[in-house]
Amino acid sequence: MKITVILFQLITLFTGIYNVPNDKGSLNINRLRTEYLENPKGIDVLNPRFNWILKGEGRDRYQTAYRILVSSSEKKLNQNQGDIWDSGKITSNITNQVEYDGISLTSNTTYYWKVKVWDESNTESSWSETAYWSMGLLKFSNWKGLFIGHDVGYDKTDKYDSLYLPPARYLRKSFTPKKKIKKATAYTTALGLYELRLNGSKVGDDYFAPGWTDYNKRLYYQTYDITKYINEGENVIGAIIADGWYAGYIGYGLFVRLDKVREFYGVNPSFMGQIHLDYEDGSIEIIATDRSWKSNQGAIREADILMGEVYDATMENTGWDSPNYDDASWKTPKVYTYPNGQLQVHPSNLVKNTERIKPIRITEPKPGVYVFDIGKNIAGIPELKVKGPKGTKIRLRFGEILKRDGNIQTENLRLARATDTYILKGEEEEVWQPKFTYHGFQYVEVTGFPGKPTLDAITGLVLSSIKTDASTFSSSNAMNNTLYKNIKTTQEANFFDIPTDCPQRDERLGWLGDAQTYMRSASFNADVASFMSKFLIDVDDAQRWYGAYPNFAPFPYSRPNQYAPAWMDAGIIIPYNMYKVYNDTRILEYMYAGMEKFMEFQADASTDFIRPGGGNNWGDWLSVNEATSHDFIGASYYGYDAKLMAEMAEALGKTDDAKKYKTLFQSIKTAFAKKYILENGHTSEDTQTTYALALYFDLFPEQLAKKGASRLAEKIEKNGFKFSSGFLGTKHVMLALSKYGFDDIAYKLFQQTEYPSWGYSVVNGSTSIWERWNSYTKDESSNSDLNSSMNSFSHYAFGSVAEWMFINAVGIDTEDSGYRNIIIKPAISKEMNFIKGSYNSINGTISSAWNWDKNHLIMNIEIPTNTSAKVYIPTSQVSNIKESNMSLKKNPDIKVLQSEEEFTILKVGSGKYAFKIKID
Ligand code: RAM
Repeated sequence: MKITVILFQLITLFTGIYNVPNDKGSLNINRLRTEYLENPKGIDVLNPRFNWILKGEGRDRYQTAYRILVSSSEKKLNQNQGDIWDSGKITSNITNQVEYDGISLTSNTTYYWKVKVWDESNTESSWSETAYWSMGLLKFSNWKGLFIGHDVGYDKTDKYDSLYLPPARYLRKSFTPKKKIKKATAYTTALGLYELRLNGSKVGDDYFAPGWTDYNKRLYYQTYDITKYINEGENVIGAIIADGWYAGYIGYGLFVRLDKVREFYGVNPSFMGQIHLDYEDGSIEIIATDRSWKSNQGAIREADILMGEVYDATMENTGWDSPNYDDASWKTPKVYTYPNGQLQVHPSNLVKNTERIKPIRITEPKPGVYVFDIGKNIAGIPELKVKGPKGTKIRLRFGEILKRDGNIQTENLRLARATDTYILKGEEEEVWQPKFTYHGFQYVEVTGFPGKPTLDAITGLVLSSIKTDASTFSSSNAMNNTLYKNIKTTQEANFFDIPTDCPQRDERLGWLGDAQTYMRSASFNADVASFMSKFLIDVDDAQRWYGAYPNFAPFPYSRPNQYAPAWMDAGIIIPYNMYKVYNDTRILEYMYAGMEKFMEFQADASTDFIRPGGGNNWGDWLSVNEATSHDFIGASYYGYDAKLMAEMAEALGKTDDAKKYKTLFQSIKTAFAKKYILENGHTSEDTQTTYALALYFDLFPEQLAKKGASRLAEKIEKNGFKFSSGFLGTKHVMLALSKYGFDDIAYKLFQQTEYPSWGYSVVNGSTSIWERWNSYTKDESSNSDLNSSMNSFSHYAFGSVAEWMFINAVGIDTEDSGYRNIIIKPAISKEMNFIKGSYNSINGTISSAWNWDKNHLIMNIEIPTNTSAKVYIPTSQVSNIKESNMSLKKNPDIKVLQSEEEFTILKVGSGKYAFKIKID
């Protein structure tokens, strides 16, 4: 291997010298990622996938080859010694999903990598920056720790009438490193939630570790580089643990009086982990959780995700997580059994604090009751800053909206108590945040504050697993720009380890209908590749034994028949979108057996290729004035699944399966048309949603599709350009209208401000997306009818219009998978003056902007390096199109693919293009 590497390096050195330099300069390499993550500390994938993004000056730039080096040290990598893997020069244009193919990777080891590429003229780039990743503990035998906790006694008599909220548990261990330390790493997890502490500080910036999974199947552990926290002499490692999803209240269990309302996975939280001290002399010492640790209770008296946290600062064990602390009164921890679930690395990022928000005003609706408005509806926690006498008790409650009298509305939280309490120790200024609860809120109600609080008494901390920084959008309609902001706010609030339906009430479950309908939208707003990979593992774990995917995942309840058309189909639709958006076939492989089982379940439930409704039948959830039958929804989604299965089987090289599913799709399509499509092109149920689903899923007979689309357009017009659809129909109405050329109508719906519409929430002052079209109005009289037991103001499902906003309004789509062959096809309409947007795809940033300039249409686009695009220009006259003021004939960078009635289709390589089109 070594000799070939040296030979190879000599050859590349020479070819490098003799290459004709490219006058555009070589390509730049950016954003190196391993398994979708930037420099992940601890992964357990044995053949990780690498991604990078290229940037090159000028047009039509692409990669023709790459070379990856992986080294065991940064020094070796700097000397270009790929002692772990040297891919050699590989002739290929791929820049993502590139699989590691070197020697076996080992536990607790950091690997360094870089890549260089050759461009279209064989010009070699310089090496990229160095990236790294480390491997977690790959074998069971690597684990030395016991699951330890603290016995607080079990005190629960009734299930429903009083809450059982035990205190958090504190664990500590003092240790003294024996030699000089080179590196120290912590591998930790908990059944429950935990915060890791070292010498008085929190380790890392994670919240809600270790995340939510079906703990009977898998438990994720975290890897922290703790080298910088370790001192000479005595050190103290500590952990605070609480019930979390493992033992606390989950979802609506209490509300609907399930047999079990808490402790779905276990009764007592416990912590497990170990620290690896890598000494400079090469030896390793491991400090693992065992009976030599000490345990106790402390200041956190109650800690529950839904119910809130109580912190009594007078009970603090000051200095408990630091050296020189006397722990003689602490107990020996209780040892719990190992869980059945597999220990694995969390495949994504944990929840982090993504923003700190200062309140914009304080009101006092009742004497001594202060309401802080933080200006937008978020998911997160408060930070309280206060100075006052010892024992003062401050109560914090949370609300998304205010009632007429200025008090917060809490009725819509149902049985989520969502109340935090802080009891002052009475010293200097005290600053506190809860650790094991979170709330959905815009308003914080503070009672018991000593004196009159000022704005800095409360800070809102946004908590989320994602950053919504993958796109930009602006249009000539300010309302739509606010809508876009609201969609992002609500996605951030609900992408909380799993995609929850809402962050405030006693629900917060990973509802699959919401997730599937929003998946593509989610991908436009944020990089959700690793987040959704993690969620799909939850979905797969939650699949019912008979093949249906359940209503939500993880699925902690033991209730039978919890599935529904369009909810269970998430098991097909989300993986498909992972493939489409991120070119991810590995997740398809992972899900494939389950997806096939689900298809069999559907076949079994069908008669003559018609899958009826079944299970919970949520229908076109929260539609208004028009109901679509459960059977129609069942049958149409079955067809859609078959279509997507055929494409996914093809992507995996399973040609026979692809054929099988194509045939199945055709059979469903025929049966479906026979049952639901009339000869005049109407659907038998004639609701907006029936047209939208059948057209978008390609279930209309070809010769009738246009008629069906016209009928949909006509129905919308007759309805005053307003929706009658719910979670399922709405985005498909938009997509189907644009698919069949009714962009004007789609824009009218998009800009509508009367109920039911998106604009209605914006003009009523919303900062988020609501669960219902009419969750709230400024006109309070109509609010009294609202069902406050199910009225969330932070529900991302209706935000699924983002898919249309990017694919149609902005006009960015991918022809096959992963935005290598891009489609730029903006929905141009006189209903809008301009639309401008960008999207950071897995291949780089794509942007598209259009505006009217009298009788000209201006289109500015940018296509990333190493991709090409088909650009749809809305004219049949090639001579009407100019690019950079040049006619297309003279333009060597642009190929006219075809010119037809509505569009001229151009093919372009990477780079920026400025079109001016004369429109008669
Ligand atoms: C509600 C959830 C969710 C929806 C289901 C059917 O309670 O909030 O959004 O998918 O019911």
